[in-house]
Amino acid sequence: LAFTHKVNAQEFPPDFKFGIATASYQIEGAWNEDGKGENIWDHFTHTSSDKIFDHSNADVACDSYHKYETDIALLKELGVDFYRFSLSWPRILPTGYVDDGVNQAGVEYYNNILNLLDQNGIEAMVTLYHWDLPQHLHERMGGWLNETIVDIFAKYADLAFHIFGERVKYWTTFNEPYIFCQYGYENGTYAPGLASNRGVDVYVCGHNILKSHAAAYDIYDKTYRKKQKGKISIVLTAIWAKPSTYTRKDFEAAERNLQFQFGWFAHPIIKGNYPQVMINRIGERSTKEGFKKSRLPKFTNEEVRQIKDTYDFIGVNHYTTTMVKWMDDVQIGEPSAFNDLSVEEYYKDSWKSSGSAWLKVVPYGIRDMCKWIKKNYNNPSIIITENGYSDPKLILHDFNRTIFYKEYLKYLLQAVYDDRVDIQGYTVWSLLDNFEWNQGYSAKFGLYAINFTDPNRTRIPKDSANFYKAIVKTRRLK
Ligand code: GBH
Repeated sequence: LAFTHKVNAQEFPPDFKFGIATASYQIEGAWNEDGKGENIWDHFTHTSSDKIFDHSNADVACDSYHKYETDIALLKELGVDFYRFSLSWPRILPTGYVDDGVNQAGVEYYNNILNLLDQNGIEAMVTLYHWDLPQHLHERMGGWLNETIVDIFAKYADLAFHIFGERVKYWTTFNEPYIFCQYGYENGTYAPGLASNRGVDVYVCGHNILKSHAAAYDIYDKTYRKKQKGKISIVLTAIWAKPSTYTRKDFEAAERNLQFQFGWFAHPIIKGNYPQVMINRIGERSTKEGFKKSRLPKFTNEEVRQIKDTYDFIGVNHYTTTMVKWMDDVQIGEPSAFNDLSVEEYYKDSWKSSGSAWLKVVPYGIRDMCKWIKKNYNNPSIIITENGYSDPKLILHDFNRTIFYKEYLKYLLQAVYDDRVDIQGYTVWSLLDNFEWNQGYSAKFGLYAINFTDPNRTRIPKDSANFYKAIVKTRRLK
């Protein structure tokens, strides 16, 4: 990225891109319309509504399946360079399998969105998988726990590149595998709600994700890149971990936390294979627990090679920071990913809270996180693919959100200019108040509010929408 060095500069580099994000299950609704197949979140919310804070679901959500024209008008109003959204796999392939036939209405829906974006000069950043697995795949073959999903996902990816790729500038394969493997297959708080094989399934999920990612990258690289000229990568969770004290032990704990989180996926993709600290610790604990093999699956040398270098940039979702403190390893007993890591985490009392218990406002964290990625992961090009703040209720004069963005962007610019991190773009989460997973509609991240009892799902701009619009327009902070 070309720029002239200006310490504390307020101006974004000339080719820096601004965007805003959503995800299919969180906004589309129309859960069973026009041939869409059921996904694991449809099933989970319908059968385990007690696991959702307000017992809600996204059957209708923002109704974006019918209101995409309105959504794109909002994007135009904001003036963003790109729109990050995800494809609902079972809307396109009801069972998940290409061979079972394509749902033309689903294809049409995304065709309409991409054409309209194109007409408005807004680039598309498309996520292939933002957590809404076809329920059929989960029931019939175990979803992410079965290695044959690699091929099934690759065929879906191939189809998506084939149909949509001419109009897609950025592809990302997976959104935050760290989260959906952990919450879906270890804690059971997210779909598909499994928690019966702790310390094992979570790593199997990650393993199959990494292979699926590499397979999709390879197809894009070999068959589509030359013609379609897009970029492709993955989106990773990036919660900054700050050592509790400046002692060697706390530093080591914070570092380990980052390797078990970001490194779990970044290390195989950028450097090759899992972080050594994961291989060692999970291996040692597995042996002591009486497993014949490590609970962390092993890649063959061939697989290590196939997965390495499958990124054109790194998608970074950053919201918050935790304090990390050394603790003695949890005694050998029940296997779990938490025990494998064995660190203590807490939030500082002084950190401002939000509408989500996990989201504390720590603006410098975005800078430290980017700096750490640059240093530890070969200075990759970075796109911040999500950053945002939640209110606990519908607030139009959302001063806290505006301050959040102002502060985080200030530190992001310091990462660009002072630390020389190659940050190419920034994405607000989210365009709309939407279905916030297990928080239901109780946490509101949108720049546009929706009253979910309003059958029209009218979009109402918050003050933060105007704030972001001004930044995108002037390309500077003040
Ligand atoms: C992102 O994940 C998601 O990509 C996006 O879909 C979502 O809307 C956005 O965050 C806002 O949450 O159940 O209390 O233990 C960010 C990381 C990880 C934050 C899971 C919430 C659950 C906390 N998320 N976490 S809790």
